[in-house]
Amino acid sequence: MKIYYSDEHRRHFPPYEVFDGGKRVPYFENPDRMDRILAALKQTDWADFHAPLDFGLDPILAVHDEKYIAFLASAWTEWLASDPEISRAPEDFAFLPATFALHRSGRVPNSLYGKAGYYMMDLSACIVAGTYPAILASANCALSAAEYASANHETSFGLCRPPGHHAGRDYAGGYCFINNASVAANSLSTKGRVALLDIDYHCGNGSQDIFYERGDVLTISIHGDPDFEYPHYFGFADETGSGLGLGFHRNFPLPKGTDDEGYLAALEKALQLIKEFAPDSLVLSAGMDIFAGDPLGTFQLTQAGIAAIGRRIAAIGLPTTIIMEGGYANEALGTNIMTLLENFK
Ligand code: OKP
Ligand code: ZN
Repeated sequence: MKIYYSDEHRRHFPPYEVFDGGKRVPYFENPDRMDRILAALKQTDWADFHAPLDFGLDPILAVHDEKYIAFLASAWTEWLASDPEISRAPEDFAFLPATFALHRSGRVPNSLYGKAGYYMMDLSACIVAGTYPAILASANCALSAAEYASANHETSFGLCRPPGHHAGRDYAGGYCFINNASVAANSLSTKGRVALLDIDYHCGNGSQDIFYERGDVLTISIHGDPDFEYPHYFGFADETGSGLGLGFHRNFPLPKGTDDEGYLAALEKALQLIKEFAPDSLVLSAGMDIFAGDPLGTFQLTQAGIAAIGRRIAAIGLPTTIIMEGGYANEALGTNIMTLLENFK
């Protein structure tokens, strides 16, 4: 299996994030996650690693707002230049807003902090010196995987970090800046109908946002019910798209403690919808935080459950672009991803 990966992600490693209750904690979405996955995949005889190609900004700007991407590109250097305390020890800091725009008017502030609160949905998508090159490389991994999958009618894996599924058309959040899976799905949509299935434990609100009014890309997310879980304001079952996209978005919110059986029942319904849509290709947002014991999840999926998920998705027989999203039980993350991917080789 072709796997697209770049070491550029290492440049994005904020020293902290801010948790619920305002607690400052070490950044959960860390480079060690990739090291665990690399170690596991390198032990197989089927993992074929490649550096991503450079697709430039066009495919990114096809799903994201141009001013939002410009903000991501310049926020760190602007902040550094504006505050001498940061330049004394930049590695101790991570750029975040302290104000949020809530119901946005469309009037983008001119100030840096105003922009930050406008373009960020929470306190977990911290920007540091290397964030921008890291997110570009991550998107290029997704695009490279999509291009290979569609040209060869095969399954490929974009080993993306940072992840992307919380990033909307013009906002960052939940460790996500550029929506890698959506960038890939949009590029595939120029060649045919695309389904994007999100199995990360958290609702893929960014992908929902990006494709909400489109009928040519079916988006489906299976996740912890936003009634109790992050991202709290998106991912309810009655959000089904609008305009031309009405009926082409589906959410499957599941209860705390969902086990293999409960999860696979929801997956069966999602796969049935995908079959009815009859897409030409599939993008899979693969988060492994559904695994039992994930520090950011509540589901109780076992390794056998993850194998079954892979088997059932692979059985629909579509060229599939698998995109790495979350998963924070680092010790198990390599084995879990290997267990999922094995079904597609
Ligand atoms: C990213 B992905 C939990 C705080 C939530 C952000 C979680 C982002 C998850 N108490 N912080 O979907 O794996
Ligand atoms: Zn997640």
